[in-house]
Amino acid sequence: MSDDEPLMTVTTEHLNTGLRGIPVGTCLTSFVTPTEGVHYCGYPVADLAHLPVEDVIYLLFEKELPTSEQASSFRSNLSARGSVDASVHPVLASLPRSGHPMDWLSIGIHTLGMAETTGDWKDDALNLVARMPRLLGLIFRYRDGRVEDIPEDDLSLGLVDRFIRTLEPVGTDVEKMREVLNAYLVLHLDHGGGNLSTFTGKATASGKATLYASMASAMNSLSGPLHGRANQSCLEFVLRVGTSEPSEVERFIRAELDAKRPVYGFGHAVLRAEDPRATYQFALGERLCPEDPNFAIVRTLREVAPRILAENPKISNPHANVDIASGTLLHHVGLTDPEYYTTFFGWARVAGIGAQIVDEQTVMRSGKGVPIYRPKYIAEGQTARRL
Ligand code: CMX
Repeated sequence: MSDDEPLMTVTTEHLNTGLRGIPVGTCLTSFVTPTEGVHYCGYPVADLAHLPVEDVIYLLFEKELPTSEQASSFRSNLSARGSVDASVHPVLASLPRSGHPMDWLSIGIHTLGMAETTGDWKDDALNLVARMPRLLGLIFRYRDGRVEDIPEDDLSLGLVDRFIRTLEPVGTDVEKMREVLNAYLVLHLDHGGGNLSTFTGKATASGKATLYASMASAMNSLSGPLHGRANQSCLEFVLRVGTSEPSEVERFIRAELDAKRPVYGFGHAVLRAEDPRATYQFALGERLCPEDPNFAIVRTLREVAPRILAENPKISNPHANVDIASGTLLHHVGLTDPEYYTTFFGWARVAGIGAQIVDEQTVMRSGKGVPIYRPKYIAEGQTARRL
């Protein structure tokens, strides 16, 4: 890209389209291609999904995968940052249990920021990454009313194990839960620079709000049904399908389309093939829970839905997206309430958004950082007048 190369011509057709396709900056952590999906610092995500999530978080912040020494020192670094301030407990205890977990997450992040903000973008981003598993575990405990004898955090554990320790799941295969959560987190860490929550977080940070306030803004964006909350809707959809018999699934899909409802778990704004994050989770499901009735439904959906969606030429991508199987896997390992699913997405995204905020505020423009966001809006329907 040369300095004076025009990237595109903006016309009136581009106005009021949510900045779609309009270049606004560069991203150092990830990019998305129509066939291979998201890549983190150049690596296709499917190549990374088996790695411990800490190693992939290191990649997003440092732009290289860690050596084994760097990996172990990064784990110690996160452990040293992980302690969650006691003030979080009375705040969570005071929240309405009927409130959505994403609202709890946003308030939890704000509370952590009020307890301690260093003002150093990278320190604050890594501190929050290290505190997320405990915060999320506590949100589950307080929302579920399981507040007696919450175990102390064990900072010597990895991120996923610290969440599981706080959650204390009952009747669950913890090995499977660990594998599903680790893969889920790696697959959701980052997704280019312009998705709504990342953009919102960076925009808020550009006004020099704190990392915590910026991340709370990002989580509020993520909570929308057209954005992160689609994964909640997707499992609810699978549960509504209720059968894995192909002809009945076909009938169900056609009825949904006739009723002008989306077929969840299919389609994508950028991808034009099955999302490799879906492909990875299908393979994980075949290994971990091939007999699970919900997994049988998503297996049939994968076979049947693309053919039906492809009948509509308007649909650019009839293939499965990341949300098709993630809820089923979480459900299988005992995380059965879909209301929580967007909080797992948020937990993961804190790392990618945090790394991108650090890049925008401390690396871009030779370290000067990106100035406060100020896109141009053109006045419409207003004639100049005086009182
Ligand atoms: N079910 C029903 N209709 C669909 C569809 C689907 N799965 N996918 C696309 N369409 C429709 C769109 O709503 C749009 O209709 P209108 O022209 O009437 O508005 C038309 O087909 C063209 O859409 P598109 O250009 O193919 O895709 P968009 O970028 O507009 O939308 C997405 C992408 C994801 C919102 C859409 O495919 C969708 O609603 N899918 C179902 C919900 C879902 O699974 N969301 C999770 C997305 C996960 C992710 O982003 O990674």
